[in-house]
Amino acid sequence: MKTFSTVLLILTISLCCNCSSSANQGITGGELSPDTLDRILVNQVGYLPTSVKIALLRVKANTFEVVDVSNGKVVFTGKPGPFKYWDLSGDSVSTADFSKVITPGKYQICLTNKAVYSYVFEIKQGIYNDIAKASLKAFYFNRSGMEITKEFGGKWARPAGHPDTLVFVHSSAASAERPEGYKISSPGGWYDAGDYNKYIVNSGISTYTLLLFCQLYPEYIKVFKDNIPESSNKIPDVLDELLYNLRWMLTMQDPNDGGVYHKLTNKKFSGFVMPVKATDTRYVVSKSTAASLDFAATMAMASRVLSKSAFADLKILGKNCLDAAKKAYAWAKANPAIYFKNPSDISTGAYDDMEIKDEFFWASTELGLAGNNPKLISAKEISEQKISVPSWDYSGITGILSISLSENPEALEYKTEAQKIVLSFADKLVEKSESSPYKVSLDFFKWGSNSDVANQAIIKFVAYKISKDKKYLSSIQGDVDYLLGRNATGYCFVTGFGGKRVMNIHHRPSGSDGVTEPYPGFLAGGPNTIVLTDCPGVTRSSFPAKSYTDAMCSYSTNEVAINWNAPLFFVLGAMDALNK
Ligand code: 9MR
Ligand code: 9MR
Repeated sequence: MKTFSTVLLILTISLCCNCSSSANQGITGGELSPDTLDRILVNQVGYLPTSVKIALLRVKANTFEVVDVSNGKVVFTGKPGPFKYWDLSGDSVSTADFSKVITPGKYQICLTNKAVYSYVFEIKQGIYNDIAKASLKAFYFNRSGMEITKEFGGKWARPAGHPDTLVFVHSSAASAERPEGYKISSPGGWYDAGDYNKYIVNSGISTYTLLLFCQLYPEYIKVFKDNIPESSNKIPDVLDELLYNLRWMLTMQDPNDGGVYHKLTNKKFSGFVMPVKATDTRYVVSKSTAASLDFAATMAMASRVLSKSAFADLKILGKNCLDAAKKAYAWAKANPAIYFKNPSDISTGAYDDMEIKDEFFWASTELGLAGNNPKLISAKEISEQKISVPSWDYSGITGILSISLSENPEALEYKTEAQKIVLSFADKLVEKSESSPYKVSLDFFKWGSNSDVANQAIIKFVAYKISKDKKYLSSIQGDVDYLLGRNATGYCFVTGFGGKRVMNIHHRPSGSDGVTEPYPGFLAGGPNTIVLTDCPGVTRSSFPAKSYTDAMCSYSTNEVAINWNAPLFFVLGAMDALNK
């Protein structure tokens, strides 16, 4: 026991000396026990100079210090707030507000005479630029049917996989014109997640989210580049990236009747092998009402965004998207209750939305806005939508966001109502983040909980766009801080960033490429208690905010997905745009 405390004392002293010395990187994760570093939770990437900056402390201290790691000098001393218990994390934290530190530099928060430290973070103009780029680049890394070259992928270069130029119509999708076994070509698009399949429902919401970004930040996207093969053309990279998926989506529509296949998939999930080695036969499976509606809504939104483009071929593509949207919508109207269920021989992701009134609302709304036909928008339906964040299975709020930002003069009466809904939702989220011990709005933990944090931030960004009220920005900062380390697990949830990094995402290329670091820029799904048994032998916390494990087996907490990276990119890109 005695020896143990002596060791601890020595460790403490050496930590103290390190932090206050001129070691210009400060203390890194490798040199400290994670427990020590987890006692102070901080956004491990950092802050814009003028933003609100709040760390969370898990130990009692009378004061906290902000130390400049380049010279060990204390630049700020503050008093922590009171401890507050969070029943979702099962622990108590107090706030350490150091918003007054505005000088660019690298810092650590230190406690108790510099015995306890945080990870190093940075204060800098443009701090979110690199991570925003990486979070968009993740889509490039997940492209199906394309080689990732060294030039654009660095050490994550890989041969192309899944050309999908020979795809079979599954019996569940057979029609007179396209019977079972009929061959189609459906190349391109993004892999959904850590698996190699492509699902229309999830592609729809992900592509929509990037389109909404383009609509909201038209100037920013003109200058934003993430070094992809298309970067040398004149089209913004965000648009180029989403077009890669949009063009694939168009191939998923049956030209004979306008119906849209639910997914393009293997029969079962492949093993953890590189794309080029995952050569199981691919099928398009069952047309569904939800897929057709999500497709219709996304294509209609695309037509609005592309109609603004300066490029003639994109304008034409926009018109084609609107036609495709109308046909898919007509199919859904004629087939209003084809709920997707995996056929008995298919076991990949289902995205089986059983409540699709909101998808009908979203699709008709988008068609109303895009086709200049506001009669398709219904005030009654607007008032009936649930107030909840967007997700693959909930599109009510998505339609409302679109109306609230619409420039269509004929939609004005609906716009006022939609804006009220967005503002009141955002206000509730802000109130929650202000009273929450962890300073976030999140108070539920689903599969992909981190994406709910990012989607809540999107609601606040839209509210900010409508009102210009800065209170939304402070609350958004809390969401960003959460994702980048100020959460109950202490992880920075974006691969390739932060002091406490996620290393073992459930992502087939990352798990089979032989490179130690995972593909960068991906948002890990995040804590939840939905499937506690995904990693045999690993016991996860029963507190949802802590129930996360950075292990490849944890598909329920550590997978990645396009519908999670899309809001991640939205939020980081919007933060970066604020700076411009
Ligand atoms: O690897 C699969 C992942 O991509 C899916 O999101 C997840 C949920 O559908 O399922 C994963 O596959 C697991 C399967 O569901 C159960 N057995 C273990 C598989 C993971 O290796
Ligand atoms: O995000 C989906 C989550 O809401 C579901 O609960 C879960 C199980 O059905 O599936 C998630 O989506 C996965 C999809 O089915 C297959 N690709 C990976 C997705 C993320 O885990």
